[in-house]
Amino acid sequence: MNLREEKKVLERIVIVGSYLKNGNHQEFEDLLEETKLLAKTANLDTVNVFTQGLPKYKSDSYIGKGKLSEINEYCKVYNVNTLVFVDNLTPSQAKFISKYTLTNVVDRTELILSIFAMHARTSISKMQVELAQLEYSYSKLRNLWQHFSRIVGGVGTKGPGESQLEIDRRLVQKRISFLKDKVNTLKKVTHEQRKNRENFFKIALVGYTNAGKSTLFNTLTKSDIYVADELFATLDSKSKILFNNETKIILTDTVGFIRNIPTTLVSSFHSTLTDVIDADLLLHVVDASQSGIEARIHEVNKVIKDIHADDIPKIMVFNKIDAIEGITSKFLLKSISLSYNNSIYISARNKTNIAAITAKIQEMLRLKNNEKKITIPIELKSLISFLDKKYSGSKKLYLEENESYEYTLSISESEFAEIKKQIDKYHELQFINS
Ligand SMILES: Nc1nc2c(ncn2[C@@H]2O[C@H](COP(=O)(O)OP(=O)(O)OP(=O)(O)O)[C@@H](O)[C@H]2O)c(=O)[nH]1
Ligand SMILES: [Mg+2]
Repeated sequence: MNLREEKKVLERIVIVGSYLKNGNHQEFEDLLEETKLLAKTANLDTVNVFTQGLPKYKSDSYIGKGKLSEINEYCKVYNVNTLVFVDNLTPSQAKFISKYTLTNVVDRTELILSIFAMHARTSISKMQVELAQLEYSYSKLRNLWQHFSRIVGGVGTKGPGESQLEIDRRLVQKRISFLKDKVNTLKKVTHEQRKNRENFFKIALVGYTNAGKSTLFNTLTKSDIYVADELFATLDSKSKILFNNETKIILTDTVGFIRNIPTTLVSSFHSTLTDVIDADLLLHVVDASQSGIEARIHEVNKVIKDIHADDIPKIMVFNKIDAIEGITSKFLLKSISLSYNNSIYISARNKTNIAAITAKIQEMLRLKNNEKKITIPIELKSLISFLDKKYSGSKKLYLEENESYEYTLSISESEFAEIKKQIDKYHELQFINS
């Protein structure tokens, strides 16, 4: 039986969120909805939601103390022991709330990490999650340790509490470095495996969690990998080879992104994200049926930039068009997609317009095959500004040793010949003048 079919509701929780009164309320609503889905994915039963608009964030208690008392009363009556927060909390906020309400306090990162822990299947992803969890709690504990050693130890003294804290700290550090070593060794193995893919055209499916990446992967490869209306259904990349006449294409499904993704997770999952970094083409899958499309695109682009994959050509795939309701939403989507060069509307589940993706991939392949590298001395300023304008978004590298730019361009033969002529002429003049 699939492990995920055995799910039981484990714990009753209350979700808590505060927002700025003069902030973007729709964004907060989206965050709240997302937290509910995260909680559902983590097998938690949300029995109530408490929110409060504030003139400014509360650094000590996160939410007003009156509201905390109200939550406290509710939890006592309805026998709820855990509060889940829509945001991350500082160590002192978490400590304060936990003491004030006598409940377990779970913040956004901890909730996400618990889902990652539930969904981890392979040994590398299990270790990556444990590493991220330890690093996150370590960063929180470090503040408490500092606090304790100030009150227990004082200057020049060594209290009994301090030595226990020291032992705990050393144990955690030891486990962290053990896991880091292990993960690095496994990374090397996967790196070796990846080397065999060098002759493939590598396509990676990227996007916000629940966008429909795995559904599209299944549709494109006629596979049957796990798809679910839950967050972070996929943690381990999954690849499959496709054939396109002579070119071998390798398609990879990857872990989904989320706003305010815990930084420890990004670094722990770096080896999984290598599939994205190594790709020749990204299919950025977007759930077009939900509000907050642009915010989610923005979050995904942020991670892509963080891992230095932002110069990889990209196709924007607006998915779930079957579920878009109302003409206004359709117009909104149209206006969003207009700002992207390559965008396609599909329904991965209903297999609508899949041919458009295959056609676009063929087009990108042709472009890649026509790609040419051109090295242009920095003195040829007008040629450089012409190329920057015409081929904005193409790869451009500064070569320090010969003071020139190297462009990788998908360019016609005639234009390539024309540019080469200008460069040759420049070098000829240099030679005559030397
Ligand atoms: N209505 C509709 N639902 C879809 C479509 N494509 C996917 N879904 C649903 O969206 C949910 C998420 O799909 P997945 O393919 O698991 O999404 P994912 O991007 O791989 O998600 P993670 O692995 O969690 O990051 C599932 O319930 C799918 O059935 C679509 O075209 N239309
Ligand atoms: Mg998936």
